[in-house]
Amino acid sequence: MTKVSWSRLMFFTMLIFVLALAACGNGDTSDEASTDDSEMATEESADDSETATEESTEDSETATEESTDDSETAAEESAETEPKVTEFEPAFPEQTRAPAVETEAELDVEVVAEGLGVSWGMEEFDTNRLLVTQRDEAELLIVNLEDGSVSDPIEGLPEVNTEAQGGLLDVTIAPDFDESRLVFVTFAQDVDGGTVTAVGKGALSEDETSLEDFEVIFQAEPAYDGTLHYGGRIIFDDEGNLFLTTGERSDDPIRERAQDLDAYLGKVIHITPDGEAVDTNPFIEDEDALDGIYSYGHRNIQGVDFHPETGDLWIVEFGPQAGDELNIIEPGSNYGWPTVSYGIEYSGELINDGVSEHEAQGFVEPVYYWDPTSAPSGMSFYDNDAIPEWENNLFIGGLAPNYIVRVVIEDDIIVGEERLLTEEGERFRDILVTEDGALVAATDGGMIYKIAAAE
Ligand SMILES: [Ca+2]
Repeated sequence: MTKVSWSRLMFFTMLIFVLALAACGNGDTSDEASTDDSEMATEESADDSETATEESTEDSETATEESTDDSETAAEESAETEPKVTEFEPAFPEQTRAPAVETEAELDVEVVAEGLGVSWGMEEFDTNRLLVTQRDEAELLIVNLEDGSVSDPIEGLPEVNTEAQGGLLDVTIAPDFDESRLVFVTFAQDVDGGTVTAVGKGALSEDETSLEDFEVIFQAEPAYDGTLHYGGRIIFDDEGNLFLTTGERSDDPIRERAQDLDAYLGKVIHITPDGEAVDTNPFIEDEDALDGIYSYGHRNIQGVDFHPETGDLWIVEFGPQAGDELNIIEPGSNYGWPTVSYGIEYSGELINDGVSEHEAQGFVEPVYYWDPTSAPSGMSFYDNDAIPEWENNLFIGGLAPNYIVRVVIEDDIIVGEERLLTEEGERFRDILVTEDGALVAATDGGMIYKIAAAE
């Protein structure tokens, strides 16, 4: 036992000596310790630094996201994500590629009717019942939004030229429809020398099966032997007069007539319900100008409506390749086509050497334009409070690409753009807002959509 104890004592003594020596000496242990410490420190600092790295990574991701968002706001976050097809710069920043916005309200999207033709124009003539034109069949139908029923074609319509972009186009009702039963339509009409955009009216019979005493009240002369760019939208103003839009008949050189005040091509036209020039029109005193002209220099106006707050007349017109324009119409003004445009020829050639400084040359700048194209068709302001965030927004049918464009407007500046129903694959031809606040959209695929706030 003693011997063992001695041995142990010697062992521990030696151990202490060795340890003491080590402690004072080469520092292996301290290195180990410090290594441990430093490892700990490193781990801690690693943790810290990982945390820090994670944080900074997160920060930098956040920063990256933010900066991406920022850069999107600057360049990418427009509703338009496709590259421009022209070299033009806008006259002011909000003139094109507005920031993307998104409707917050939940929406119910319903196909009310299908199997129709190209429903070029629509008008709600009775609560939730629409008069709907069929362009190619030159028919006028009644569509009931509540049960989806579609009437037989209404009789009493005129002969219509239905080639290409011709056909039965727009429809509206007289402000005194309840008494007069008057329905107004626009259409491509065969006349000597070609075709014209024509306006006619007839009284809807009590049984709603025919337009009685139909008569043509206006023809947008001169006639031209072509099948394109009829324009053809009509809308009544507060005074009970009609605005009619026309196209410039597309071909070169007839399209130059958009600039001429002795031709009704490429114009906004202001007429009474009998087809006479309104006596306050801007060129009424100009002997060389046609009295019905209200504005000129347009290409092919496909949408028209009054801004619910300002009362201004807004129109949308097809550009050539890109350069589709949203314009606020001022009487007597020249909107530039085909002298200036933010679009280019389909061949890729510049129009008039690519001049785009509209104002400098006395042309009105578009309030907004699309590059690439949105192929804008019928449009309607949302003048209802059923979807409050949509109040006074403008909705425009898109034909190619296929969607409904929503634009948000503040003080006549486009501050946001949204594209709706992009997944449907439909060409949206005309848009209206019903009395109870639903957005109704007709497509070239024969469908009628109703878009309302979810219940
Ligand atoms: Ca223009």
